[in-house]
Order: sequence, then C-alpha cells, then structure tokens
Amino acid sequence: KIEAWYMDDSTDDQRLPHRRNPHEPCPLSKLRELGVLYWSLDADKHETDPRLAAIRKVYNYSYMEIVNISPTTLPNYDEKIKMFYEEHIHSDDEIRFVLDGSGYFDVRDFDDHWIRIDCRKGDLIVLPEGIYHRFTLDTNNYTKAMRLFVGAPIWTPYNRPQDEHPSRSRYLEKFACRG
Ligand code: KMT
Ligand code: NI
Repeated sequence: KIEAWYMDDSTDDQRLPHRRNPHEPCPLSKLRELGVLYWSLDADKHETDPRLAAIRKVYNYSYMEIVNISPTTLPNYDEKIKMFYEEHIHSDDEIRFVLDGSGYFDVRDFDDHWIRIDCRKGDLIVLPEGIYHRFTLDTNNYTKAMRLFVGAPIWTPYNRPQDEHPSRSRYLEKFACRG
C-alpha cells in the first residue's frame, strides 16, 4: 500500500524518487517504531467516510482544512515549497490525508538517515510531534491534502537543529528507546 525507502545522497531534483541503488525499502514496522502512523482510506468518500470520522473522533482531530499544492494553486508557491523542504519539527503532530495527487514526506530515523514516504491518494499519515521531517511534491507537481489538527492549528516549523526543543526531547523520550 504505502511505500517507503531509504534515500540516496544525490543532490538532484528533490521531486525525483531518490531511491538507493540497490533499492532499500523501509518496512511499515520501521515507520511505526519512529512513531509514524498510517491509514489507507477512500479519498473520494472523505466527506462521508465513517472510518475517517472515527479516526477524527478518537484522536480529537477537530480542525480540518484542504490545501491544493501546485504551482498554479498555492499562493507564494516557490517560497512555500522551499519552506516545506527545510528539515524541521513541529510542537504538534502533522496529520495529512492525501485526497488527490501525491507527494513525499521524508522522515529521519535514529541513525539520521532519510526515509522517503511515497504518499498517494487515500493515504492518511501522522508524523509525531518532534520528528525531523520535510515535504516535497513529486514530478506530478500536485498534491491535494486535508490538514487535520487537534484544536486550533499551529503550523509553525522549527528548522533543525532543535535538540533543545521540548517537543524534540519528548519525541526522543517516547520513541528513541535505545542507548
Ligand atoms: C506542511 O505543513 O508541510 C504542508 O502542509 C505541506 C504538506 S501537505 C501534503
Ligand atoms: Ni512539517
């Protein structure tokens, strides 16, 4: 369903897949260890889907908005695209449901390697508070996504390094159960 892999070190276009050679897939179990949650839903039914409603209720995702990320639909496109791809954390979970199109969420593992998550229509992904991550469109240049949040949204990115940020400390305490 959802596919993820370890990235290569090439500085080519960020929209390319950047798979390693040979390909190194990242299993879903690894993503779970990093605190990343994932559901596969029917994007076309997002207005009436009881599964989405149940997830929103259980996790208190009261806030919802829809964004269209493409060169023609996103205001300040170049600036935003650059911002999304800066490595950062948030003080809350980042919850995204891809309604159409596709894009990549990259997350860091505990060895500081990038894992690229190929998010497509129907993928609902939760990046935990404090995880280092970034987002890019792929070569289709289009993602329509639902942005969910617990209460009033705070989208502020804190660019790396944020090793003293309380959200980073909480993340490591919760998920980096080693050493
Ligand atoms: C964000 O906060 O990084 C974004 O909303 C862009 C990704 S949404 C598919
Ligand atoms: Ni983010």
